[in-house]
Amino acid sequence: SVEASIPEPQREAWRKFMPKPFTTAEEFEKEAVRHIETTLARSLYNCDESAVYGGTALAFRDRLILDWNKTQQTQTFKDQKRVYYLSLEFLMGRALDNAMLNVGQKDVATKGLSELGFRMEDIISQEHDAALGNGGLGRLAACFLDSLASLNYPAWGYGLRYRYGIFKQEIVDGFQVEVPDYWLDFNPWEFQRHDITVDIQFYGHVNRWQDDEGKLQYSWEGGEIVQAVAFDVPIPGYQTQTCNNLRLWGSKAASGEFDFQKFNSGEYESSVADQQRAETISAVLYPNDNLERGKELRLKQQYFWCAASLYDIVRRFKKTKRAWKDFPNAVAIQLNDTHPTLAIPELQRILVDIEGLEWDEAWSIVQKTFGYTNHTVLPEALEKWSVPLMQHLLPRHLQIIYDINLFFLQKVERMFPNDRELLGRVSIIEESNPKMVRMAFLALIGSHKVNGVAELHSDLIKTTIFKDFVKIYGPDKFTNVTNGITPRRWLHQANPRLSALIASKLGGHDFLKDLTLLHKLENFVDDKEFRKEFREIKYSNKVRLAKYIKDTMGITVNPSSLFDVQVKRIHEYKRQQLNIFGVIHRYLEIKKSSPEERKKFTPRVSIFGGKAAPGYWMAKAVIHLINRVANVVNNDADVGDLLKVIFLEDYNVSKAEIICPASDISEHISTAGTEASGTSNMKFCLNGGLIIGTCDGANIEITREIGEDNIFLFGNLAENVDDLRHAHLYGQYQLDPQLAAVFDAIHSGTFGNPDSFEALLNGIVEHGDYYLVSDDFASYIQTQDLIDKSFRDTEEWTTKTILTVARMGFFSSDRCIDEYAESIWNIEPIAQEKEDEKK
Ligand code: F58
Repeated sequence: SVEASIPEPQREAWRKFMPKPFTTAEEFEKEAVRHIETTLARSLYNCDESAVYGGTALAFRDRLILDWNKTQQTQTFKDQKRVYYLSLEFLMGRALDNAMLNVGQKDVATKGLSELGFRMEDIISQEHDAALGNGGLGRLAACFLDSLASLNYPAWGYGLRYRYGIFKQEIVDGFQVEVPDYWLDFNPWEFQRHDITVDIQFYGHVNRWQDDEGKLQYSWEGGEIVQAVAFDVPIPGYQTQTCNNLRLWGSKAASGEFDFQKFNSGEYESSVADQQRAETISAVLYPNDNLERGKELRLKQQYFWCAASLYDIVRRFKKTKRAWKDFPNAVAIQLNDTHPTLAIPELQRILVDIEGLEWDEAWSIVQKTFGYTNHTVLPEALEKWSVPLMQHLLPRHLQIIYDINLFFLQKVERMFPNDRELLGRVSIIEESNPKMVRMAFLALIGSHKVNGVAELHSDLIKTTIFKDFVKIYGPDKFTNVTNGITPRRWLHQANPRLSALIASKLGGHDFLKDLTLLHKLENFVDDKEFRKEFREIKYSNKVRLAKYIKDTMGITVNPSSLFDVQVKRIHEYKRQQLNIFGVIHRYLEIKKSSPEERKKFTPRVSIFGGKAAPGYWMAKAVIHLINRVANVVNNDADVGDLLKVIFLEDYNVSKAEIICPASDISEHISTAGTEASGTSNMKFCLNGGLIIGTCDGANIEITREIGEDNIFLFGNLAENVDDLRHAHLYGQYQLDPQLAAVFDAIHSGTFGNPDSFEALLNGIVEHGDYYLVSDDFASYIQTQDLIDKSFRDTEEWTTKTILTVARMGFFSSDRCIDEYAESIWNIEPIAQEKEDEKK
């Protein structure tokens, strides 16, 4: 039974002393003060905002844990199929505000804090972001966890507990400088499970022998052992008692005789070194976004985490005593990109080498268990690992991969006899020097479904990187699940006033659970009062951002200006260079206009934010250029309020929560066909900002939902990109004349030493303009002019923004999760307890 561990006669005492959650400001204060005084050992005389944050977080954590314990018991008891979401990144941001929203009682705590002399906002902002991710992929995982819990699906996330998250970005003299992000000083949201550890093996060799029945047996032996330790993070759902678990693995030296021997023989220092080497595995998040670099430590991270997670999943399954063939009815595993692909050969190894299943039986279980989500078609981002490296680190897995490949290629040969080129193209092993393991092919072959993250992207994977596989498996193996975002964080938390206004019109906050209800806002599009309030909220969010800019950078921006925002990782394909060239163009236009003409410009603030991968020189040059332009423009008296350029340092989740509600226009301007989906586009629209964008990723579906009149699309289409690239290299090529003028200004030294930007400009002028900046420049500029006009017509603009919000219902991550649950995982929510047992 659920309460099996305590004998019945004693349960009464247990129940009697079950902690009672606080419900009043006074009870909250009592809890918070108790935690500050005892748990944190701070006192009345030594209590600052960070201590109060600690006390508040712990008071809410206590409440979460009760739900968490209960959810885990219920899920175990009901033994329904669970989904395990394997992601090397979970970009969670802050937890306290989210916990308060989900547990309820934020108002109670706000009152309590003010009685203690503190403001809730200040306390919330004490929390360090949990930044265990690079960008969209990691944030998507976080939104999915929120939706899984809110929809009562039995689900666990599995990831790595990095000691250092994505680096902190500082801008020094206009250049990006990376600073380590040590975030674990005080983290009340995780629980180390000292009793849950798994020994993980690396290197070593494979033994092969024949058993009594003449069957070949394999075992993997020797090598290095590192211990994985579980750290659990509660994931509460909104308005439900469900509190799921995110299990992050930390690495530690295995406490075996290895260390002990060394210690005894006096090699104390080297035993400490071993310890440190083990701890390095989970030390740091790799900061590359959409670029793979084949580092051994990264492969170690991947195997470490996959092996620990699978061991845990298999152990849980074995406790139920069900037959192996039932495994896929109990377990669904979703691979967030190819980073967890080693889970496929690892499960096959467990089933065949350890559990003694026949290869085919095991393989059928594996394929039914896994689903694979692809997030990119960029060739430089597709993971490949060198065969010699894998041979060294994971010798048995490499054998298994070779066998998987052999059986797969035999099947292809039977289907398409004598097509040797086809075999070469679809082989998991690339015949290069050195040979490489193509992880995306392994993930695809080992899964029953493969999905892209927006319609265009899901179509593209079928016609480009996975084209041959559509012939082999048929189209049904491939599907689309368009990305989404959680409205709890990205509307209610980030924009409480807008959420309240919507609630006042829709009769409550139900739209936070069913975002499609937003469509009812269309009824109010002509309501004068509503329009006014809607505008005021946007304005106040802009004031808040302007204040943030003033406080952090000392620059004054006018909140009545058009706020044009591009915040995301800095990458050539995302084309921040196109944006800044556009800004320079505008600057030149202002400079050459007469005082009379200047009055016609729409005042703008161009806001940029985002990190460049530390070794990505071109991206760093873009950051440098933006800062140089900002320097010149912001200090030019001719320009004044007509144009300001801001580069916000260290863009992260909690800053996104301030920025997204404050935009008038945001830029999603990737070269068509390169951005798999994008998710910040959704965040901006949901907060009543409009978009300038290319026909790429989810922009296309956003357009379909909100209507062409409410979005500013420009640029070439994905279907023309190849031809344009070809024309650049082999045909007649003319740089766009307006862009040429921008380049002239840069060359003339207007923005500092032009040598710094030589490579950036040459990429466009000399080296084929791979991202088609020149091809799209004229249409970009024109569309920006259109935006200026439209923005000046306040009524027209208001209508567009309201309709946009009203039509964003589709982009909730709740919808995504229901789609995954139904079409990929085949899981059902766990029925909730009776109403009266709920808070
Ligand atoms: C992003 N990928 C896509 N990768 O670029 C974006 O279009 C999409 O909306 C999002 O995934 C969610 O589907 C992305 O963020 C990474 O950051 C990887 C991190 C690990 C190394 C390779 C890139």
